[in-house]
Amino acid sequence: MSEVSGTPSQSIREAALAIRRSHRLVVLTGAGISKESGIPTFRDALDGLWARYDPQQLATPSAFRRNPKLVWDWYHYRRGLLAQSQPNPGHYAIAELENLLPQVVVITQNIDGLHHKAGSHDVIPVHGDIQLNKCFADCQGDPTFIDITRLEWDPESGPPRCPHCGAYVRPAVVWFEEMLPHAALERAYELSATADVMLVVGTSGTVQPVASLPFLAYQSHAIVIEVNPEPTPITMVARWSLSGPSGVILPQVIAAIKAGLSDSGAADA
Ligand code: BJW
Repeated sequence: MSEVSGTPSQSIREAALAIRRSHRLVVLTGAGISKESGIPTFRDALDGLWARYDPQQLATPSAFRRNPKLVWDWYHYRRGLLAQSQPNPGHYAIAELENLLPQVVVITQNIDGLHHKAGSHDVIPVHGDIQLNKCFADCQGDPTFIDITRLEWDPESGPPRCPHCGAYVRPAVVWFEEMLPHAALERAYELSATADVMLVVGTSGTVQPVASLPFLAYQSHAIVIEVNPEPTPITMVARWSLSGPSGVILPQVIAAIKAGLSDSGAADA
């Protein structure tokens, strides 16, 4: 049942109460949280020039080896989209949780930086950051970041070259078949195993290892709350599945938390 309506539904109020009581909240986000900022989700069909490509076929090291210019141009196009985007009410609602709860950590699969831009402080971007670039050979150690603003190259000929070793430069994101950054992933596991509530927003729950985190949290006795217009594999472990766009649902959750706080304040007085 959709939760999108004028007044918060019973399940939004119940989920808000669980969040309000949380001491260790983990928010796990995917591409859906940024959809209302105008950024297509990963599994949305591409449009325009990119309509004939499958993102799953582009976001791999083998695709980059095969056609570095194609993959580089795709990320250039996405950087352009992002330059015109702002955080939406869903991002701001998550940032506001920090003012209401003792501990909030955001684990995000998104590479767009919009949680930071909305004001969240503790964000773990487990799939990297589209604004950064690195050497494809990681010649100076993993990762070898490269500042491309200092390089001169002809974009018509493909990506720039690493000034240390001459390998291609690539976006510092995690592609299929690549390992996630070790420290970030370890922290994500640790937080998921010790959370008391995990709020899962806008992910299809299909890409490992991150897709396993809600199940780890659930097995470790956390309450799992999902916000997504569609059911996902995570729905089966969610105590509440709040169906609708996160930019609509999450502000309602925040309002319900605040209403609960003022009710309990009045009761305490
Ligand atoms: C809304 C909304 C609104 C819409 N509001 N919601 C076990 C079994 C089988 C395979 C594997 C396995 N373990 C590992 C693998 C391989 C692979 C994998 O998981 N494959 C699956 C496809 C099966 N995993 C990996 O390769 C990972 N590495 C790894 O495991 O290393 C070990 C290893 C080494 C060597 C060989 C094998 C393993 C790496 C994964 C890296 C993923 N990278 C990407 C690209 C990042 C850069 C880029 O963006 O270009 O990350 S792929 C892509 O998927 C991206 C996303 O972060 C990620 C997750 O997608 P997400 O965020 O869930 O988005 P969508 O589009 O799927 O869903 C959007 C959701 O939003 C939907 O549910 C909508 O309903 C919802 N929504 N509007 C709220 N308004």
